[in-house]
Amino acid sequence: MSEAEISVLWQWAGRRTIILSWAALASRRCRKTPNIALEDAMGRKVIIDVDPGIDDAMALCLALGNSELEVVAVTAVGGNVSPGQATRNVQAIIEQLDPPRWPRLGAASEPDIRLAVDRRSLYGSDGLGGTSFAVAERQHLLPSEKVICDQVHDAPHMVTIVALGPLTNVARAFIRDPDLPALVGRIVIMGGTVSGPGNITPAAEFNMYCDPLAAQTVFRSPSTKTLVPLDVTNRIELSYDLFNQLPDESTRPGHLLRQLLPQAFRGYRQQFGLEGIHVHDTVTLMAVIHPELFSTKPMAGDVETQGELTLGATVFDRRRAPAWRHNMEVVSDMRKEAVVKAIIDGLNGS
Ligand SMILES: [Ca+2]
Repeated sequence: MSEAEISVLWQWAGRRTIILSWAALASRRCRKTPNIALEDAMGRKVIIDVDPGIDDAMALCLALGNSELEVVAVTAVGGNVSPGQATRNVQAIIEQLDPPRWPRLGAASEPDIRLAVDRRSLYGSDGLGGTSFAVAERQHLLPSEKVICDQVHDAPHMVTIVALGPLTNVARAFIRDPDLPALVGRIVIMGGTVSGPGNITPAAEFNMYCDPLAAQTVFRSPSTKTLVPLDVTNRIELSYDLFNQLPDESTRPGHLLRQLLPQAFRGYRQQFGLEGIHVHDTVTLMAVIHPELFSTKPMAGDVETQGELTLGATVFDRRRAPAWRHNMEVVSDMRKEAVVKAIIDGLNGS
């Protein structure tokens, strides 16, 4: 059987099984996971799951330029843009950055339920500021969920998945292979809110809202998880002064970011009236690279999948006598100025 045939079979089987087995998986009770500090993500192999998005692109610049991370795969997922566009954008970013060691790439597939979300006003018509980079044609890009499965099985307990988009791919990988959650070293997720409002609806954060069933599947899975919620990532707003601190135009990340970031500043000004940009994905990646700058606490979290007004909202059991068991570490604070400095230093390769 050719790789292309395997790819088609995988997609077909994945769509069938996600419908059949989600209900069974979702009915499992939350399992308590050990309170392992975020520090254990250091020095690990990482898979970056992205829906680029200019923020995702900046996170990839940092990840691929960091000598302490081995980026074994970059997997595309639909979110900020369609699955097809996300796949194309991942290829474009990797080709533009041309790292010394190329990661495996994964192709995004269609979600089971497509919600009416559109972030093109923020990041441009193609999600990358309308840059329309040419990309090399790749005939046999495997589906993201298969790439995730393969990489985790190749290095059990050693891989950190950094999920910077909707959790579609991770949920599909977990449903396809029920042993996988326990084989992943850690999943670091950008998403949800603990106390603050959402950013796509009054109640929901964008990544959770795009695929709430997938988010719930991952939240309820017996995996080791760290959530970096909007409450924390919203505290950093990069000003236009960022352009004076980027790496030189002659460097690959400097050249790429100078083409992308003007659209992000335009989008944030037009949509939110802000003179700066939030970089939720970049902050989340910094929690992997520099865990010493972040504080976490164990919490019991789940995702709303039914609510008329609350679809995709993250819910935490914070009662005086909670009934839910802790199932994740949630980032509760960070040393804001130090994180901003680490972002700038990281982009400049120091
Ligand atoms: Ca993202």
